[in-house]
Amino acid sequence: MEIQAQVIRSSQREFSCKTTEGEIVEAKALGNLLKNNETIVVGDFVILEQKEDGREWTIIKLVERKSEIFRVLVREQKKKVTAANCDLLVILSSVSKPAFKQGIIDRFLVRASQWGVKPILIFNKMDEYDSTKMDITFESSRLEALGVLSFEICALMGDSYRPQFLENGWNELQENLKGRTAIFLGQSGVGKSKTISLLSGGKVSLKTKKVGKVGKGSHTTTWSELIELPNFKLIDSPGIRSFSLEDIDPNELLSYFPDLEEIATGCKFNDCSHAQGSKGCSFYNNSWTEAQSNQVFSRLQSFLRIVDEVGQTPFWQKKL
Ligand SMILES: Nc1nc2c(ncn2[C@@H]2O[C@H](COP(=O)(O)OP(=O)(O)O)[C@@H](O)[C@H]2O)c(=O)[nH]1
Ligand SMILES: [Mg+2]
Ligand SMILES: [Zn+2]
Repeated sequence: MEIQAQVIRSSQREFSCKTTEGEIVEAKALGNLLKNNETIVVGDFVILEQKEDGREWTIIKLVERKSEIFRVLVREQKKKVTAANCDLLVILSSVSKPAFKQGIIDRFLVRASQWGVKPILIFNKMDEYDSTKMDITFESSRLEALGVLSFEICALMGDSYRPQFLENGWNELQENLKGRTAIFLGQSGVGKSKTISLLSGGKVSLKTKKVGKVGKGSHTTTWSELIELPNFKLIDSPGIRSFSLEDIDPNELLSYFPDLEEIATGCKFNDCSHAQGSKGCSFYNNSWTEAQSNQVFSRLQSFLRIVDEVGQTPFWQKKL
């Protein structure tokens, strides 16, 4: 018998799969599916076959992925995929502590662009919002110019917090999550666990360490998991939390800033570094309004900072 299923938990060679009928079964994969750095990951749709004699299931085929969450193993020039079929990247930021930072948001946007996954942004801890520290309407229109929707919430209050600055609050966030398979990213302490727990109606707590099978000594593993919430699916994977961009090819970076790439087509020289003082650089040669200029240069600053960082470490020293 053959059936389709989605991988909801994976370790090296064993996979928990949820069948189209909603049953959860444990399966091993055919050897050729795991060769040459190929892997089966959380979120993958697979075809399972059951042996005639009993209850053992085997993954015999991997269904083509719609998207991949990955890093590049620089030395091998190979992708290391950690999750599949994710269609929403939820970037969480705090407006108080830790302080909101454009640079970090832009880093996550690089990943969204590289992975081909739609990003949205949550401004959390709005109960502690202080307009002298940051301007949420400016930040949200900066993101809107990049096609990124943002939401204003307080994870401590959930539904009972009413947005004051943006159109979108808790209800709109839930609306946007509906039916999606999402990954939440954000600095430590911004409120990911709190927000997810609230979104799940208290059913999910990501703080819990997942401990390996009882009886196997003190071995503790952190699994990648796909968690089904009432409204959407959540992918939780330890491999994606770091926001280091060390594995990004400096020559590809500009393509992950499509807004800047468009402007850069006007630069006089192909190898323009877009740094201040570059000859014929279209970033320093234009008739933008102050608002446009603020927008562009805040993005350019993020770009140049990342270029600096990814360009400095020789590839053989890069560890992922
Ligand atoms: N004031 C305030 N604190 C919050 C809010 N959301 C989360 N926190 C607190 O911020 C801290 C970090 O939250 P947590 O969910 O663990 O963040 P994570 O590291 O991103 O998972 C905890 O002490 C939370 O109680 C919020 O909306 N307002
Ligand atoms: Mg957490
Ligand atoms: Zn330039």
